[in-house]
Amino acid sequence: MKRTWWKEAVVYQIYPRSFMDSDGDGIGDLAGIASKAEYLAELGVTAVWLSPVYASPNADNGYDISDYRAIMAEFGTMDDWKRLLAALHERGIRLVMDLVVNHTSDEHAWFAESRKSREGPYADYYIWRNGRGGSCEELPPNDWVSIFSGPAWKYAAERDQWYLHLFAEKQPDLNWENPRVREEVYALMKFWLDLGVDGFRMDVINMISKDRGLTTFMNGPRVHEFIREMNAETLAGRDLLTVGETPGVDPALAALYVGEDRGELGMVFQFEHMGVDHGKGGKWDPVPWKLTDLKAILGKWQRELDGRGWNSLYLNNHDQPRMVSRFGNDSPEWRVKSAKMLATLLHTQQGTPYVYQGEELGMTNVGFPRLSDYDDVEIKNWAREQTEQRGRTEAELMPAIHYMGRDNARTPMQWSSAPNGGFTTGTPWLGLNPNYPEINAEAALADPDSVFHYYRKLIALRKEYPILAYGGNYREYLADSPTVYAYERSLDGAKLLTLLNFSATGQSLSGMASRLEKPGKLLASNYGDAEGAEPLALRGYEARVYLR
Ligand code: TEU
Repeated sequence: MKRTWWKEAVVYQIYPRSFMDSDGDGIGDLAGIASKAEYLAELGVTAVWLSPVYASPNADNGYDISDYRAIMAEFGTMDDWKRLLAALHERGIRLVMDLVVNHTSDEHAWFAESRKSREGPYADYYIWRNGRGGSCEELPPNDWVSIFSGPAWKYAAERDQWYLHLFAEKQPDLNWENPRVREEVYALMKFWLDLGVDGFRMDVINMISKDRGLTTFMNGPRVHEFIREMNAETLAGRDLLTVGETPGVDPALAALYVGEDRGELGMVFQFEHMGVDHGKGGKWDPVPWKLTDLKAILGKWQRELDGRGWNSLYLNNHDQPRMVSRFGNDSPEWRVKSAKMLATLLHTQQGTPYVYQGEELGMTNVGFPRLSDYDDVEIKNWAREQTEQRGRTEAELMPAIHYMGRDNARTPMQWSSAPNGGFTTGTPWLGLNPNYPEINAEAALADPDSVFHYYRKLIALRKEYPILAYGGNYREYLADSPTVYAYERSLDGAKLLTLLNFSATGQSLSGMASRLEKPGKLLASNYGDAEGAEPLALRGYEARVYLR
């Protein structure tokens, strides 16, 4: 596959509200991020994806944008943003901005105009429809349900019509059928490109095309036409990282977005592996997950995109629980080992690894006692629906919120054992995980065996050995094992072998004895003494990587 900087990159995702507060208002900000540029350089990451920092009333913490060309006041100013860009670029770290253009805030000027009347230049900027039933306001245009619970439509008396919001009420969907909307989007993208950004992460980009009859909103009929047009108007001829967030794509669909010669995107974030523990009722009905399912999904993506398009590699982000709590083991005994084991997985598959802030410290899920301790609109809307319409009690909902809630990822970054983890001198907008006195960056930097230093090592290896990024011909061993994940990739005659134990107990590797006769040079291990380890066994949560 063609070699590019963004395939070789390790991307660090920052959720600005929770990263570092420089002015004591309890909310992370741009100057706070800039003050940690050296920390990012020490980790070795080569790009940062910044979750939205644009003006926003924060119904969904910045994913509801009211002005695409302004910085959110709580985060600072445009000058702060320019200083951050310079601080990153000076250290060889590129900056990828979040592009949220499936919807805007209802406080965006376009929407304020659009809702006023069915006439006028902004009337068709959003998706407006008449209601069903006798009077227009009686029944919504169709029975679509919002991803954040409740109907996906909201009635606006001013124009006696309903607008579509796939997410919160305050996030009306833009009408991409309208060429003026598309021109606006391309213009704002060029605005940021001209300021020197190195790419975009595109929020739910596969939901922008809704057919006129409103039968579908995922991977809709004109989505590829729109993305190609966007690419031609804004991205073409520039050397950018582009990653589309695309729930509901399989490898065949993904290949249409990221196929090397399709002129669309560089990568997508697929969601199949995020569904391994979703029960019949979806994410709020979690069930135990099986390693065999996870391996089948990841293996399918490794095999089917190889030679066709590029993978993104992630196990958590600002919408997902902490990976060590979900896929590893966050007990005091196994937290560090299992976090390193999962890191080994992410950094030894084909694709670009994404590190979500705090992942490099092995940060864990949080279990706040009360619903009122939570902030997330998705959690709150779901809890309201469950209590008001399904008669469930708050106590019944807490286990699912503790396991799956997005705020697990959003508790402030744990910098030190100082009050509030050194994140703020004020009152944090969302509580800290009470484990910050033990789990924090200061402690991790001082401990050579920490999760942080293991990430540093994996990231350094990627720079030294192209096989980590580019190796192909993915091949699995012990595919039926419910505890061991073993796979090999190759490049120019070299072979990279990864051995992972997803359990706390020792596991035999005798089923792949012939492959392990000459495993090769040990590149990485989460047990310091792995050189002397029993070659045909893995200890609890052990990870080893060999190059031959
Ligand atoms: O997320 C889109 C999405 O479909 C899910 O990840 C969703 O957020 C949720 O977790 C489903 O359970 C993107 C952003 O990443 C998310 O933060 C925003 O809230 C959402 O779009 C709307 O902009």
